Amino acid sequence: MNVSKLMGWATAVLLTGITTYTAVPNVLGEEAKQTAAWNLSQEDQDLINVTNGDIMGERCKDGAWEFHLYTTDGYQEMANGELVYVFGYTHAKGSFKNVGEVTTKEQVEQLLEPVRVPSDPIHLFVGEKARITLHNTGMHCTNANSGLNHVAHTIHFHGLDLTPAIDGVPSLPVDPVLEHKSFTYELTPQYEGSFMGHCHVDSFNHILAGMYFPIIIHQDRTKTAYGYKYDRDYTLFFSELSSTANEQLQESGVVHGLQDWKADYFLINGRTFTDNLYHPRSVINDPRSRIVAYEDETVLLRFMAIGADHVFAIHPHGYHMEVVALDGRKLKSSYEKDTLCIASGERIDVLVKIPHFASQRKCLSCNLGAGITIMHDHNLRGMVSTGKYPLGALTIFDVKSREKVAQPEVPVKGKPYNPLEH
Ligand SMILES: [Cu+2]
Repeated sequence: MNVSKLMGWATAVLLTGITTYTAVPNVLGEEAKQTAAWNLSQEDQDLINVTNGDIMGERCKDGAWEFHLYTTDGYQEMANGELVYVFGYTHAKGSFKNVGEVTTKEQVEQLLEPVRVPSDPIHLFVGEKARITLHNTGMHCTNANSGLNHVAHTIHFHGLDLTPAIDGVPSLPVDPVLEHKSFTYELTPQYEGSFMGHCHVDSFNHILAGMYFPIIIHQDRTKTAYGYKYDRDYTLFFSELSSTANEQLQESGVVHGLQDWKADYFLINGRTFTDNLYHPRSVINDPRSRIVAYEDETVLLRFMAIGADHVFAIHPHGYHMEVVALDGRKLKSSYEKDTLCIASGERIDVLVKIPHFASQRKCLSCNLGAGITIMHDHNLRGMVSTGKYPLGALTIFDVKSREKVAQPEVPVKGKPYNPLEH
């Protein structure tokens, strides 16, 4: 069974009932029907269920999961319309398959997904071997004389406590992956939890330019984490980005006055909130970042952060969070917080129990409508991007009731999803 091929359909199933601006009328309903007709094996259904339909690696005959990551550069569109130069990891279109060595801009565009920051999560399983091959395609959007051309990259598996030989710190003792070369990292996860991968070459510049992604390690094919059951889970990657520094890397390969490096974007999963609630690039219109849940459910939130010096203070309105794990290890006893600081490199896993009637509750401070409450960075620097508030790290809880009259599954054609009418 080609699992990765099914993931697009699975995503449609998961999104059914979650109407967003980007939903295309009738498509989700039709895809859901087709998926039901496909009659997936129980094993595939369980896998899709626990990985939220994210693209998966290929399962090899020896049982190992195989991923092929490609480094390249490109532009990330922000909610304010700016195209920010970034470089990072990507993969083949629609899969993590091997498409051979990619060396030209034409091949990058033809064979690979556009680079995104952070790049797509990698899902692994405890005790199941993974082979992750990194291919360095080179830079394709830089100036001809930029010092960024021809640079090497690695993957550091942050928090996996691996032996240095396969942990992506350059030349300890393995050389980094040079332009047009590849290297395969082989590992077998021992602990479940939330981790991240990032480059470890010229770390300040490469990481902050966009070279990072979540690594989620599951204990098994059930919706449990650290022994706790949950109904839904979201991975929220908080990060900061400097379009000025990235431009300087693109042009010359050197950031001038690095001691004064300053973010002009504060992001959740690569996006800022914007006062235009319908903007398709806003955090709240990203199915991975808008926290949709039903009353009485338990939601697992996997927070992770990367940046130069900003500490995000995550604060949801209307809910306390039960902190169950720090940095990929279960706490001996959990504790509750409504404002949770997370610094670069940290991962914090929390459970949010959605109370009954939460779909009727209105947040008086944001007043976005019944069932909708915001969660934002309370270090308010992180709520200002390109000098404007509230363009920053903010998302929403969007809580529904199973008892309410069913809402239409798709928006009326031509009319964007409007949380105010929720
Ligand atoms: Cu790198």
